[in-house]
Amino acid sequence: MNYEMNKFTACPLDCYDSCEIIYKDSKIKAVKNRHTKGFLCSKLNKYLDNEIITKPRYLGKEISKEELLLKLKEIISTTLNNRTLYYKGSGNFGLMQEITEHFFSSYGATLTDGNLCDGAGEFGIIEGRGSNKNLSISEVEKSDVIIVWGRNPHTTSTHLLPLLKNKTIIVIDPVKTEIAKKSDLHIQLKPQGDLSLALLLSRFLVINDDIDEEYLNKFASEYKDFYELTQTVRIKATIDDIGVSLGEIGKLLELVKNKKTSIVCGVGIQKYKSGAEVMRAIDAFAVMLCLFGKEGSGVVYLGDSKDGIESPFHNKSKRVSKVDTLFSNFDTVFIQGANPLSQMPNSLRVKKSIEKVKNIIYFGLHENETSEIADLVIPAKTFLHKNDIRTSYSHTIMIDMPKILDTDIGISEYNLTRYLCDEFDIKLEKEEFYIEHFKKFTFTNENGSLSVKNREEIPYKNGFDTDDGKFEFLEEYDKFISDNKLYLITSKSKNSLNSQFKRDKYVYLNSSLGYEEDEEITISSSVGKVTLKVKYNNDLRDDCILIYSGTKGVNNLTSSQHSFDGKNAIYQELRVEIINN
Ligand SMILES: Nc1nc2c(c(=O)[nH]1)N[C@H]1C(S)=C(S)[C@@H](COP(=O)(O)OP(=O)(O)OC[C@H]3O[C@@H](n4cnc5c(=O)[nH]c(N)nc54)[C@H](O)[C@@H]3O)O[C@H]1N2
Ligand SMILES: Nc1nc2c(c(=O)[nH]1)N[C@H]1C(S)=C(S)[C@@H](COP(=O)(O)OP(=O)(O)OC[C@H]3O[C@@H](n4cnc5c(=O)[nH]c(N)nc54)[C@H](O)[C@@H]3O)O[C@H]1N2
Ligand code: SF4
Ligand SMILES: [Mo]
Repeated sequence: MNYEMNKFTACPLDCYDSCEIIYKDSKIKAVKNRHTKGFLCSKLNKYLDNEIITKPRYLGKEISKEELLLKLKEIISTTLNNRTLYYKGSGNFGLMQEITEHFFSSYGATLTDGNLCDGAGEFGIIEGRGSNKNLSISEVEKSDVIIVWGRNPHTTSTHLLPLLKNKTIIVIDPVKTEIAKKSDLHIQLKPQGDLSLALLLSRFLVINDDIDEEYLNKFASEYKDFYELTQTVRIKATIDDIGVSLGEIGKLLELVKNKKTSIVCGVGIQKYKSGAEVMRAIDAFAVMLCLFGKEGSGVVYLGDSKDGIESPFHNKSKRVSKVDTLFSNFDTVFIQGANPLSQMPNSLRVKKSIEKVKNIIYFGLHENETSEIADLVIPAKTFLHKNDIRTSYSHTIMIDMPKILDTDIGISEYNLTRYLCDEFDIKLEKEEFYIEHFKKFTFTNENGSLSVKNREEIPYKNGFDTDDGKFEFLEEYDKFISDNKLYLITSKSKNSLNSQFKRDKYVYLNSSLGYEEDEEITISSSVGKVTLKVKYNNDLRDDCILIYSGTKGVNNLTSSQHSFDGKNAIYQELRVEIINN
């Protein structure tokens, strides 16, 4: 009989909410009395129904676990370490997932840097504030007004929704999202119009004399220079260009006046070359509103989930960017918890480059574009079948993720690393050592949970973390340029976690564009094409099309260039056209 206990653990997925869960009666449930309020999202509710890879494979043929390990050792030992690349994605957010990096780094392989996700925004935040400290969601709960700026909480942070009840909600998003439909004000601006909008909002604050000079002199003394910068934005031409009205700007400023306000940003604002500047301009508006360092006010972004925690793993290595990786420079590429053939930008470039690699190793849970082309496929274990521990970017809790079930399927990151370190004579501590190491950065809070030390609930109370403690404003920006092509919006879908689980397969567009539902159309950008079936979505502007992250072929359309700052992917920079089939 399968012996099962009621065990507490955490959802492993790369998601704002980092839910605490319980495994009971063969089911995954939410822990009550926590921020989950007893519910999980559809991805976790259906998690156990997903098909996973059960058998290792080499060149398409099933092999035993012993054969797998020997093959892996053979591949690594016959590749020069400087021709070996370790590429890790965000399939699992457990801190122990990085143990594999310890081996590859100690061995002398190349690792990655750069970011497919939030790096541009993070860079912008650090430029302005000197650090990236997130406002905790318990503070958001105390706000009167919440501005949801480029985030889609009904899809990507469902546990934020209960906190939004009975508050004034303002949404800034080119899509009429579910939260936009429920909001007090929705500014449905053109994609990429955020930087201009943030500068205009700051400018009108000064024009209306709605600023607190005492606060600004203390925390942001360069605000007059910043005001001058905002004056370079031509009002009439800009509002027409970005699809916003003066009435909307006025209403927003009226709604936030003298109110505790949180600005909850998502990654939607920064999938552009100028992504860092956009975030910095939004932060600047928050400074002009005096939102930092006060209860129930501030800016929420992804935050740094590892803030305050030192890594116990070796990770000083040569690195190449994961945005435009030249896979062909390597003979062996070890891919863990990632599906680069779908999720990296410019899929055709990725495919061409990776096809030249002699040994492609995929270490993951699910079959996908990357497992399909891999020479060696290593099945991973799910979070229920291995020991781990995780932190979050939206709350300060560290959650233990002990092994709950036994299985012969797959291998844990620790055990794989144990094997490799033993074979290649690299020092590795016991698994418990590392888990205990992470716990050293916590204290037990009043609820009995572990909280990461030194993470303030209200950051920047005593000023910013810049050299002089003052906010550093943006000093220049790139002007918004509009053209007649369509904007590609590529955000997250409800039932997938990027390319995991139930992936979407349509292109969504406004019915006024004149295409039929279920008609196949080809969309092209300067780097590639994809053919998809049409679904109507009149919540979109008529100058935008939407293809969700995880949809096969979406990244045929996206550029592998980096953001100007922050080494981030820029999934929405290139405009697209529909070409008739
Ligand atoms: N269900 C589900 N949840 C997820 C994920 C998933 O794949 N599925 N992925 C997880 C991951 S990895 C991440 S990083 C987070 C991201 O979660 P979010 O931050 O919510 O990111 P997105 O869904 O990419 O985009 C959010 C919103 O930005 C809007 N947007 C697009 N372009 C612009 C623009 O130019 N300006 C403005 N103002 N808004 C714009 C989109 O219309 C969308 O409503 O979600 C996590 N949670
Ligand atoms: N067009 C477009 N592209 C995007 C985005 C977008 O919005 N639009 N979003 C970008 C963003 S924000 C992100 S974060 C990236 C995400 O891109 P990836 O990091 O590639 O994430 P996933 O697509 O979720 O693939 C995760 C992989 O991890 C594996 N996995 C899951 N759990 C485990 C485990 O415990 N161990 C191991 N070894 N493997 C595991 C799964 O089987 C799967 O293969 O995509 C980016 N790409
Ligand atoms: S909301 Fe996020 S953290 Fe919570 S169960 Fe769903 S995917 Fe996991
Ligand atoms: Mo992400």
